[in-house]
Amino acid sequence: MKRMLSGIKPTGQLHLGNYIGALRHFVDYQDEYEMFAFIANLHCITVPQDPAELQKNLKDCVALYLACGLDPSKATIFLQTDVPQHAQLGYIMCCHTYMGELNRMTQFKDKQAHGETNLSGGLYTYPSLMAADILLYDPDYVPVGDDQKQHVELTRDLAIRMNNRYGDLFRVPEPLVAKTGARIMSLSNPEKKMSKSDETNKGCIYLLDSEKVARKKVMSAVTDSLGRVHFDPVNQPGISNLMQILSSLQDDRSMADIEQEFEGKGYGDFKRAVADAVCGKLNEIQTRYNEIISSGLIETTLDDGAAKARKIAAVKLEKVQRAIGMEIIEK
Ligand code: ATP
Ligand code: LTN
Repeated sequence: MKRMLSGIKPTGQLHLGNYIGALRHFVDYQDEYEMFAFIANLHCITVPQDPAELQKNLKDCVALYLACGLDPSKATIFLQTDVPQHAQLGYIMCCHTYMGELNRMTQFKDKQAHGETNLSGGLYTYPSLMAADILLYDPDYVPVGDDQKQHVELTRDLAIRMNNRYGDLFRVPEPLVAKTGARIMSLSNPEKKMSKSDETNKGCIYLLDSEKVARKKVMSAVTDSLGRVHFDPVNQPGISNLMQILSSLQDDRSMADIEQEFEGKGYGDFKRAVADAVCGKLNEIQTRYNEIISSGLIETTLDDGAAKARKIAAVKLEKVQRAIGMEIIEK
């Protein structure tokens, strides 16, 4: 069975973009692949966090993973810091990453370009830690959204570099970007991706939003004056984004099929259909979430997941440290 690994960084509440771009695929993949899904809490603190809020987001994230259908008997689900080898290999990877490579990473460049000040060293070296997260487990594939592809490319470069230098240490993984839904856009500004860093809060639907709030966000989504439900991301980005959301929530239904259903109908009817689909999905997820959050399932899932992940990670870290010449005592 091929192995797959992905991480999610809950610096805020999970949103529909995370679900469509990442989580729903994990659920599909867990039957076909040996799946590792972890909560990247080390990555969360690359930007300032309120401790109580961070803890709540981490717990909610696990609960939502499970509520969306990830099954701990199939997938290994764990918290990054429960496996200390991530930070350890992260440091080693950092020592093998050139500053020029880090300077090219768009996520950091974007934040800098926005004039954000006091950016942390952790944020700058984050791609090296991400490489360690991946390479510890020798996955074949790393499913990510569009925005993370560059980080997986760097991971491949680092793996090849270290394999050339020290012998065969790592499997070189491939990014897996889903063809549809890899980039769900903000409802209030369809030129920007749906993101928890959305200042207005109107463009992002959170998985724990109430039905009323979610419906309102869809109904007030930015559209255009063309008045036809047509998939054309360049000229009709708002409508195309809503079509993308609807398609993803309805088994990747084709755009042609959606266009046909709404032929001659107004945007009001179309938005209502999107809102119904979104609220139906949120309702399903939230019902499961409420059961999970008060059960002991989160704790047992994380304990079991970390035990399994640690075993694999410990063997890999030992192999790397030995190959580099860092160890003295034979273990
Ligand atoms: P931010 O919202 O602060 O920009 P993020 O949501 O991209 O951060 P994560 O929560 O770590 O960061 O994302 C988890 C996964 O969800 C990643 O694979 C990411 O590519 C995917 N993802 C995030 N936003 C979207 C989106 N708008 N559309 C599709 N996939 C997304
Ligand atoms: N950088 C990713 C989260 C992440 C990740 C990983 C994804 C951290 N480590 C390893 C895949 C594999 C993000 O911001 N979404």
